[in-house]
Amino acid sequence: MPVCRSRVFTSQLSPEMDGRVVHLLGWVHDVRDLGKIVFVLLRDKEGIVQLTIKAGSVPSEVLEIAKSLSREDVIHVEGVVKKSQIAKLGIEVIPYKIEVISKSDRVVPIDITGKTPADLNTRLKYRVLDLRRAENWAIFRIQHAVLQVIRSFLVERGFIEVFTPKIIATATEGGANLFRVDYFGKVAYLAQSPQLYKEQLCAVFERVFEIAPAFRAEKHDTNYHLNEFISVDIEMAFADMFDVMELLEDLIVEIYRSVKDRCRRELQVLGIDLRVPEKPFPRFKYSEVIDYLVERGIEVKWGDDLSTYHLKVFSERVGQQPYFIYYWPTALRPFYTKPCDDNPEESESFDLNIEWLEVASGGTRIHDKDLLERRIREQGLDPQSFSSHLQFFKYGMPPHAGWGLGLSRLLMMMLRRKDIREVVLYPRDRYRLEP
Ligand code: AMO
Repeated sequence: MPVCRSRVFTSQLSPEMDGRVVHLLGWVHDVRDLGKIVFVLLRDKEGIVQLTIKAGSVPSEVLEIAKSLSREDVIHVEGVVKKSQIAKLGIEVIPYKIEVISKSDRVVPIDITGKTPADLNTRLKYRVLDLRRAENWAIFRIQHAVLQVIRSFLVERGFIEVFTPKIIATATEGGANLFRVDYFGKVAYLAQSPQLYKEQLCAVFERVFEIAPAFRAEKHDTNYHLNEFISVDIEMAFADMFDVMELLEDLIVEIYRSVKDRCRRELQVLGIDLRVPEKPFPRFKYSEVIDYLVERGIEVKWGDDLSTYHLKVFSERVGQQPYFIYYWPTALRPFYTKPCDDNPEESESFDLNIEWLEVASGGTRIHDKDLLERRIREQGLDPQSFSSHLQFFKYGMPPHAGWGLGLSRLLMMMLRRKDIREVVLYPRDRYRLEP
């Protein structure tokens, strides 16, 4: 068995290592058998290197093993690094030993080299194999970089990371769209968001964030809805909508800037020339958007929700720059949203959109217990079922604001993928519970 400690990753290989003996571990990406010479591409988590096996210059059993290899076999290679003008990395490896650690079936349902593309359904069916493709290597490394940026950005600004329960007793985002769970004979639900807990924690830690799954039992069938998604949530005490909009704007710019800087290879694989958005992001009042749409001859009135069609029309005006739509009608927002003091029909709430898609939403919250109870009732909900949350509003609830950002929606727009499923390892939609 190969010793992991002595292995070298493909990313560590360089022409300066010419003549050095190395141990490599990985998968057979492709084999080209030309008779007297066999080229094997070995893939590990960092990239691909070419192994050149030439009759006469390697032991005959190495040539034999090389000829027997098929795609996705797991191999251990001992060989010598050689500078090369032709090979991609400027080097190739001449093996003197190849050991097959795990044999793959000859027929692999997905072409990992990408020469024969498969449709998205097939790719998701064989997701682990699909994830071995270069495009996915790039997407999920970028996701990792984005998460790192989010964490360090928020920590630098005094936020602490928290985890709130995902099995809960009451709805957070309204009564519909809840997955029921049998909790030892009682009815429980999967959390639609960490909303109520993050608000409570604001009265303790002042600035909290959570990166965790959220569950929505929505029977959607779109390219941007999933039934389980990762939500990046923040909540901030002594802040209002405008404070957290600015924070979100800064974070988005930082994410784009870091990805552009740190993920050059990944962006190249995806063929993306990432443009870092400029601050400040355009801000449009909800009522301005309605006026614009009416001017364009679209049948819509104040109080209507904005559909994807509406946002597609409106975003033509904005282009690729992320933009805010704010001061939404109170009736369109969840009960915890603060109505404007001077006009309670409007609320201190916002969405952040990239082109036609909402990637985040948030606002100032109600911190007054009576008003919160009234808003719960006005939304047709029962304050009694929120009693365990409402009680804490008696003991010093600071004014607060926050937002929730859909990680995969952001990635989808940033990486210009057509479907949110492409940027989720194991998407859960209406029809997909496996793998
Ligand atoms: P909201 O319901 O708007 O707000 O959700 C916040 C963000 O989460 C993403 N999102 C989704 N992504 C994929 N599939 C879905 N079905 C889905 N639903 C939502 C979107 C959206 O902008 N508690 C509030 C946030 C807050 O005010 O702090 C909330 O959950 O990108």
